[in-house]
Order: sequence, then structure tokens, then C-alpha cells
Amino acid sequence: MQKTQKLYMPDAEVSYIAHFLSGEESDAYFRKLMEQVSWQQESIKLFGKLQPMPRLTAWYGDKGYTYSGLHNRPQPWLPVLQELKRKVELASGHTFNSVLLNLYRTGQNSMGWHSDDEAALGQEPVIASLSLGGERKFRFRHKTRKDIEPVNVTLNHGSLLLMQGPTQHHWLHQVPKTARAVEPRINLTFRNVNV
Ligand SMILES: O=C(O)CCC(=O)C(=O)O
Repeated sequence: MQKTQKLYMPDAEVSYIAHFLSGEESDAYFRKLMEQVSWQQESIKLFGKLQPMPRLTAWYGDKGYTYSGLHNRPQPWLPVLQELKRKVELASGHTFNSVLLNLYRTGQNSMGWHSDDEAALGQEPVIASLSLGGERKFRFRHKTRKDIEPVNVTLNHGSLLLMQGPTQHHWLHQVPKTARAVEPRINLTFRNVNV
């Protein structure tokens, strides 16, 4: 059953469905995405020096988009991504025209603190984040209020995290590195880009 859990976070609207996809569906989608997605090793500028991003990425959809200072020219939708998009749209009640995929090959692959607040995503973006593969910790921290405790969620195989309303305006999120031995993980964030 798809049980939705609302996270208690002031100035945010975040919900989590731990078992959005069944174990078998999740295994099959993970395998297909590993094989079919055109994974890229992009670089980012850190302290003035170009460094490889600590994960592989891919961008599919209808519109181009600038993210982490990189212009992503989207690739046309793969049938497997359209299938997942439809499922996520049905569950969230929102439509999406783009998906950013991240592949974390080991616990040393990560995503730094940021919010998905680029102008092209609109004032109160809806971001639907689907996780497949190894469990990783996802951390939230409020941008300005030090009296609010950070929030940690373990994103498991086949889970869906939905961030909407003022979340991106007030909170940052990250996927930290871990020294634990973890299985590779794929994350898909469905977004709506208005350009
Ligand atoms: O891998 C994740 O769960 C986080 C992805 C993310 O924060 C992003 O794509 O902006």
C-alpha cells in the first residue's frame, strides 16, 4: 500500500512514500535505467578549479535548464522515463516536463547543500524525487532559523519524496558521503521547467 507520511518541517511542504514502487518493480527499473540512461561525468568549478562532479548525471525532457552553473541540453524522453513520469504524476497530482537523474556509484558519491530554487523552476516548485538502489541519507536544513533542527530521511529503494510549496525557499538539502558500504543508487528528480 502507498502510505504517505508528512514530514514535520516548518516553512515547508514535504511528504514521503516509502513503498511507492514494489520491490520487484524497483529492481526492474533500476536495471533498465543503469543500462539505458546515457550517464555523463560532468565537471563543476570548486574554488576556481574544475573538478569532476561526485556522481554521474543525465538530463531528459522537453526544455533545457541551467543547473549548478551547467547548461543541460536535455535528451529526448526514453520510454522507461515516460512510464515513471506518468506514475509520479498520478501520485503527486502534478505534471512534469523534465527529469534530472543522478547515479551515486559508491558512498563517496554525494550531492552538496543546495535548494532547487532556480528561476526557471518558478516560485514554489514541485520536485518529485524517486530513489532506486542503495539506501542513502537525505538531509534538510533550514536556511535561516538556527532554532529548527535539521531533518534526516533515509531514502529507500522504490521511495518517492515530494517537496513543494515554500520548501525550496526556506530549506537546503544534501546527500552526504558515507563511509558505510552502500549499493549504487539512482535518483530521479522530476521537475517542471518554464523557459
Ligand atoms: O539524490 C537525491 O536524493 C538528491 C537529488 C537532488 O537534490 C537534486 O537533484 O537536486
